[in-house]
Amino acid sequence: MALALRLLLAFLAIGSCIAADHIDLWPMPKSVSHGTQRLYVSNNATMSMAGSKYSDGKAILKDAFQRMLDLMKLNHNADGANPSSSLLTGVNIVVLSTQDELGFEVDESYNLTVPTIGEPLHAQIEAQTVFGALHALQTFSQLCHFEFTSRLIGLNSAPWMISDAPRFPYRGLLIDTSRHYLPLAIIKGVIDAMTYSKLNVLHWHIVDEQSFPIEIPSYPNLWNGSYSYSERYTMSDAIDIVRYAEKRGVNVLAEIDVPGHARSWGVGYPSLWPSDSCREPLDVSNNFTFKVIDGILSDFSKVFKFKFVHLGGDEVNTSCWTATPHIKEWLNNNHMNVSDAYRYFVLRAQKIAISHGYEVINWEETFNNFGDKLDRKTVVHNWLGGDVAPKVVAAGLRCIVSNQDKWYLDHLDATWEGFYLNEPLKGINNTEQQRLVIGGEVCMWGEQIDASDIEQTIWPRAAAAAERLWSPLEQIAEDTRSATSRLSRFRCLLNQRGVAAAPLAGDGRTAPYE
Ligand code: CP6
Repeated sequence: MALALRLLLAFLAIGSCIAADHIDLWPMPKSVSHGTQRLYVSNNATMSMAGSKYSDGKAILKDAFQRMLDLMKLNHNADGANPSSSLLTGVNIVVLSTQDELGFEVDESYNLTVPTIGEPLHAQIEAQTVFGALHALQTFSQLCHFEFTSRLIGLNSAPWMISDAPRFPYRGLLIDTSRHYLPLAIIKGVIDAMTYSKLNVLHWHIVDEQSFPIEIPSYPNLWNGSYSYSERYTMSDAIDIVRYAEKRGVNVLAEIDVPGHARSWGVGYPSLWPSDSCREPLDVSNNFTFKVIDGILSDFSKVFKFKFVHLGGDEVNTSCWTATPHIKEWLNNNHMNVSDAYRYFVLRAQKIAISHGYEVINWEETFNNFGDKLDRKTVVHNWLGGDVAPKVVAAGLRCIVSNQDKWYLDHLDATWEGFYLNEPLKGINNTEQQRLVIGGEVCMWGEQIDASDIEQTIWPRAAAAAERLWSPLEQIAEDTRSATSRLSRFRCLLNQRGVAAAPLAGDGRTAPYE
């Protein structure tokens, strides 16, 4: 009887977004302990901050705190009368480190304590950086819920002691603005939702063969390759996106995919095409091609401050190179076959990126074809089905895992369970080699989605991968059933916050898993 009741309660909790007596956090922190007491959060809760030398730090956290209060109310009027006890009236934040600029491997750890006694009663956040403190605020917001009996923000199961840090430093999501233009508001919405599951790299696949939507001041005709006059990003739009993301702890990784996937470049500069009838890959024999790449990366380096740039390098079909007389002649004169020319192109583009202060990420074909020639700082981005990561790290290079059979969001039939179970360190046992896997990324390619349905295609599956990338392996259930109800409630939370996250397939509504 008691068991039946518990199952019934669990079922109701799943179906109606009500938190049952679980630790209702996504992704699960490294360590959590809690009690049984109910608190309320004051509508006028204040934030105090000590420690950060980062000039922007206080402003970033103040804005984040305000957003958090709004999120916790979920647009309800929290108009209940504050109780005289059990009222949390503030959050104190201490940022310990002076190294406080967003970037790769910035310290994202934090400790969060929600006490039940104290005068005044304040939650405590301690973090090395502003960006760890941002994660703590996200976690805090997930402890809270709008409570209808009191009409206040409630916080159950206090006191809480949470200590947390990510397993991988690179936790990415790819968006593709070449196949379909994505309005700025949509991109910002994606960034907001990323922060709810602690993803920290927005991989912006800006340009591809279909369209060139971004302004490049050095070569102002490039965005003639946009779909239309309005489907464009100015450089100042890009600055705005980068700033918006940075204030939320999200790095922006810009990609130009060369030499394939670049047909749109030639709309503005036709000499980048091998010929008018054979339009990609970019003309390897033409110095102008590399001048344009240099101009783009020079302009990028003023805007995209992440230490990596992505230079693509995937799916290069070289048939236009041999079919075009002047390129064929150039190949002969330089004693190159097409695979030599492909390598020459990728390595020359790498050198240009490095000259602008970047480290380079390339898709895995570059490694598969000439891994030993790549710059030793290259990060190899897996996407093909096979297990390349163990080979990459055995060769001493770093790797990002995005295998298409598991982490491609455009595979609409791929389930959240598949996303959840994809382990980036699979087949890598040596701890030094494991460290070379810097993380993973889920990919929302744009051929089949646009502003109308990108959110429900990304969420909640990207969140399943986000927990895999954040939480300690011990916290990750081999059996997804034990994560189902928690993810189901997280996706409810996304809906409540205005993110169009789709139901989990099956959603736990038909199966009240504990
Ligand atoms: N565009 C670019 C794509 C893909 C890649 N690069 C892609 C390939 C296969 C699948 C999904 C996406 N659309 N530039 C591969 C990295 Cl299944």
